[in-house]
Formats: sequence, C-alpha cells, structure tokens
Amino acid sequence: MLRITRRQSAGRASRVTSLGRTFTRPLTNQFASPDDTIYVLGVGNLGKYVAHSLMKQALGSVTLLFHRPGLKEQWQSAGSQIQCVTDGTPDATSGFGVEVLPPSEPSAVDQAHQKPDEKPIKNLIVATKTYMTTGALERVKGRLGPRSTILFLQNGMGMFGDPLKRLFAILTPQIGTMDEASAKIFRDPSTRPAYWAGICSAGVYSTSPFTIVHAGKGPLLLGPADARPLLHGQDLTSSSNPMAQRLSQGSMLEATILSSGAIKESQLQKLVVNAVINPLTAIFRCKNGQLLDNPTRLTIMGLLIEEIGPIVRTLLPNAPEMFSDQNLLEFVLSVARKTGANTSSMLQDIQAGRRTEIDYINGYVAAQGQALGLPYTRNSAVASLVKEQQVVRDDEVSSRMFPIGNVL
Ligand code: KPL
Repeated sequence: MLRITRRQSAGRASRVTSLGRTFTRPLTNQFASPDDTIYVLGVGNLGKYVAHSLMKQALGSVTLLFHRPGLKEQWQSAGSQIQCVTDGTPDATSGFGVEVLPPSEPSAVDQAHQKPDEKPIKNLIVATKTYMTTGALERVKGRLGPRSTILFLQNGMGMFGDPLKRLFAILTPQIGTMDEASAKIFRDPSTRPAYWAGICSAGVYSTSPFTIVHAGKGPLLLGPADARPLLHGQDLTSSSNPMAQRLSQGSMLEATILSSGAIKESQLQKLVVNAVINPLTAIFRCKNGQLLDNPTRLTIMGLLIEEIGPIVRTLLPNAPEMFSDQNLLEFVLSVARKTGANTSSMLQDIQAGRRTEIDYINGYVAAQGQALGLPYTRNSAVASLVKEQQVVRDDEVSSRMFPIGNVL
C-alpha cells in the first residue's frame, strides 16, 4: 500500500518521501499564478481554519466563496479578515479573495449578487455541511472540469467508487457526499474533477462569523478518493496533486497525504466515531466526556458498535485489526476522553437550530446495513431521535431508543 509521509525541514524547503525516494523542493514562489488559487466553499469552522492556515503560511492565494450576499457584509464588518484564537491569543489573516456565488436559479440574479465569475477553478475545498454539498457545487460546476481537484473536508462518508452506489445516490440522500456529487452534478466520469477526501481532527469552533477558536491540535489527513486515468500526463490522484502538496506544506495543518486505501480506512474510523459520539451527545444533550462516566451510555455505545462494526468491515474488505468491535469501541472511548470538554458538532447544530448531518452519519450506516443485509435498526433508532430533536433520559433508553438489557 502506498503510504506517503512528509517531513518538515527547518528552512524554506520541504522533503517528501514517496516510495522510498525523497524529493526536496523550495517553498517559495511556487503558487504565484492566480490559476493556482485555492477556493474554499463553506466558511464554517473547518473552512475558516484551513483558509486561515494557508494564508498565515503564505501558501498562495485563497478565495472564499460565499453562498449568500449577507456573508460578504459580515465579512466586511469583520475587517475582511479571519481571526483565529489559540490559547487566548488572537491572530488575524487578511488578503483573501472573496466571491459571492450566483444563485442556483439564474432568474434570481439581482443587485445583491455580483456578476458571476467564470474563472476556472483548479483547486476547490468543499467544507460545507454535508447536506449542502450538491446545492453548493451546482453553483460552481461550470468552473470545474477534469483538471480540477475537489477536496471534500466534511463529516460522514465520501464514496467507494461503486457505480451501483452512485445510482443508488439518486434515490436516497443516505449516501456519501462524493457519490451524491457524481450522481447529481458530475455524471460524466470523463469530465469529472478528481475527488480527494480530507479528515481534520483539530478542535475548532466559531465565536462569530469570521472568528474561530483553535481549541485542540489534530492532524489533517488527505488522500485521493478514487483512481482515474492520467490527463495530459498529470495524475491528480497522486501525491503530486498541487493542492494536496500545498496543504501539506507548512506545519500549521499537520497535514499528511495518504494513499486512497489508507484515507478510506481513516474515513471509516472517523465515521464510527461520529456515529457513536455525535448522536448520543445530541440525544443526551451532553459534552463528549459525559458519555464516559455513565454505565447506561457506555452500554449504548457498545450496542451501536455491535451494529456498526460488521457494516464497516464489509465495506472494507481485509479490514485491519483496528476495525474489530473491541478496538473500534476503545478508539471511540479514547476520542471521547480526548475531546471530553467539546460540544459535538451535532449538538452544536441542534443548539444553533441548524439541520444536523445525521443522514450522512447514522443514516448512511443504516442505509449501508440495509443494503448489505446486516442489522441496522439501532442506528435508525438514534437517527430518528436526532431528527425529531428528542431528548432522552438515561432511565428512558430501553423504552424510547432500543432495549439495552442489563446495564454493566
Ligand atoms: O468530530 C467530532 C464532531 O463533533 O463532529 C468529534 C470527534 C466527535 C469531536 O467533537
């Protein structure tokens, strides 16, 4: 399996080790062309964090894509900068390009929307909420083509490159965002952009539209989501992908480029974490760490893993030992411990009155279980409770969630 590691050097150069060979390349003046702009679609916690880190380290131009004109006004009131607070110290970055996207309905173009920019986009980071992905991509699809790379930096699952699943994506929302993008936006594989998946474990939350708090360190893992033929001699799914290279330079993002197999494993491991911690913190309205000191909640975590483990192992033939139920449970517990003081993104969404990403997490797991003929009803039960914004007390679990038998 191709696993690529990157080492930072102290000076203005980086060393990349690939298949046993090490390359050294300068960090300066590589991204001078405006063509190399990295566009960020979705300025939530992660979009702002990645944009700020790229700008801070002078890794080329970055343009923020706003999906509504009101965001541009908020941006201007915030001094046209992203503020990132780490350990109480604020740090601001400016110099971003900004564009307000045209509305999806061309007839809705009005004074508030600037004339649509038609510049092709080579590098795009999609950091929207999962359920907004295709709606947002629809608005820039004309600027994307087979020479473009889209990095999906989101919760939930991406894709498995299975044409049947893409067909299935047309019929159900309970599918990964990349499959959905292929099914609804980029139907023709020969003109489709290269897809990359990203998983960011940094703890980041927003305190205002353009202010984030960087509360916990964590790496950014990147990898190509599928293989595809070379286009004019360029392989956008290899570690030499220009956007992946740029993200992996500088130390702020702690980024590592993985092979497609390794990123799929990481995505599935993250899916398991999100499918246990997110819905339970939402249903019990608790911090991540409050799942741990409670025997009822620990029992539910184990029962959910009993369903999720077999589904994930079927999706990952030759799953390594870290995908055993026991190891998955231990991994989830360790993440809950490390992020104990965090409010999960799902609970944050509920508290802010936003739609949650449950369809792309437990909804996705349940849909896969159903398609594979594996048990999935506990995942459906938690998904329904979250969708209905129900709050459940520990002593009501067996009657309102699913039977939990004798608690440990
Ligand atoms: O990714 C997360 C989320 O809240 O979405 C975890 C890891 C559970 C941290 O809160």
